[in-house]
Amino acid sequence: MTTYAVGDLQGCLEPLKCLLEQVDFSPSRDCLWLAGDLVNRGPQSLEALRFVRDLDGSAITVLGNHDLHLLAIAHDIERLRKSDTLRPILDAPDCADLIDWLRRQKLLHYDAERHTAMVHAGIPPQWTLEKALKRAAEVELALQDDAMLRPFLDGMYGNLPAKWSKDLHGVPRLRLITNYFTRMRFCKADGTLELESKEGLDSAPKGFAPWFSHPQRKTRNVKLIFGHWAALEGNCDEPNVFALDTGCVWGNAMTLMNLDSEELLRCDCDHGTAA
Ligand SMILES: [Mn+2]
Repeated sequence: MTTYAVGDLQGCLEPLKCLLEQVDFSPSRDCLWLAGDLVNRGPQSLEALRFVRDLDGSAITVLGNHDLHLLAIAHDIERLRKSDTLRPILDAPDCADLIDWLRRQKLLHYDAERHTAMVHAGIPPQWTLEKALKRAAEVELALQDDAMLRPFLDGMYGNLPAKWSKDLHGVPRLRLITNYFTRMRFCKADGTLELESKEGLDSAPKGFAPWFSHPQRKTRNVKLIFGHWAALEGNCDEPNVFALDTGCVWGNAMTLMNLDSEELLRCDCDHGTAA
């Protein structure tokens, strides 16, 4: 049994199949971790979502900002935007099943045996793994609770509050937790977020740094897998932290990592061939 991890699919299914073929992936034997943003922007969001859902117990997915956006649209809370490519999911006969599956996925996954965690964007520097798991569970509960789902999705959008306080409660608290796990790139050591900058490491706003590079970060002893930040192009100098979104949907490549050997494989996104 081998466990692999892959970055954002964003509706790019062929490059994923190309990677799984290269490693002779078997759902009955192996396990695939997906760092979220299964859908949107790319050409095959519906097929990608079905493919991962059908992997069933062989796949572990964490939710990304685009997955949450799909949940909000499917629940008539948000409208499709021009750049969204989610229409085929909404029109599919199995839409309700797919959406119901999606809302049951986690924001943060932790494998105690490997002492390895996976999250879409990151874990803020001021949180221990224990704290992070508790905060993630608050949002997971809101997503899975019929009474809490709509108020949460309705209040999920927005960049504020920017800084964590244990006194935050209700929807603003859930919004900030969600922004940390699904949208964060740059923050201050105390976890103050800056959500506007989306370029690479050298685009850090004054006083901010990539979430993973703060020297006092409390999850430094945990191996971390994340996606979301395509501009890093897989380059993250931090020991034990692995950036797996290599911008497939932008015409670059999809990256698959063997979690134990840390070996990386890439498939080119334009042609679905080994690169
Ligand atoms: Mn993302």
